[in-house]
Amino acid sequence: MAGHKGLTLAAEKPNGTGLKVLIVRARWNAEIVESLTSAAVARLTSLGVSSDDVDVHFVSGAFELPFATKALLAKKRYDVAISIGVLIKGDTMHFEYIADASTQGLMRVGLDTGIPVIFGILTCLTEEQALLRSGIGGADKKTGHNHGEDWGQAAVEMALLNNH
Ligand code: RBF
Repeated sequence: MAGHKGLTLAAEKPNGTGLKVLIVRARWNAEIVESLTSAAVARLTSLGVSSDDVDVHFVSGAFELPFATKALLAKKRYDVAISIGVLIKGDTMHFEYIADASTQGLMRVGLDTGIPVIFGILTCLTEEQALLRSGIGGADKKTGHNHGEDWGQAAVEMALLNNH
């Protein structure tokens, strides 16, 4: 089944019943992160995950996501984690360093723990891009696809790799 541009959904709807999901979300760009998180949770529950089995934890910014994700995965049994943040390019090199560190860090957490970690970070050149990609819509009221939905779907698919 083809989804929107760039997304290919699995042919069958994955069954998320019984899965335990950790969401770690950054406080930076809070409105955008909230929209992404809500869409991810909506997709998880539409695939059978109970909302009681979704724990949401806040961290300061995207740079904190890998450490917090690893620490929280060690505390309780989860089937999958979704780490959510929004990086918007500014005038300095921070964007590049944080994007690189958080991307590498999240991949490492997944491979080191054996628990899949979904990369829920938007790395945008402008706030407008972030608004469009989180389903909020830009200044011209054009709305885009909310990538949080894809992350919820990817989380169930990846969790099932370990469980079945
Ligand atoms: N965190 C984000 O989640 N998104 C950002 O766009 C972002 N931009 C930052 C820009 C600068 C100049 C700095 C200093 C930090 C930024 N952070 C951002 C916060 C970062 O991820 C982290 O929380 C802090 O650097 C503390 O470790």
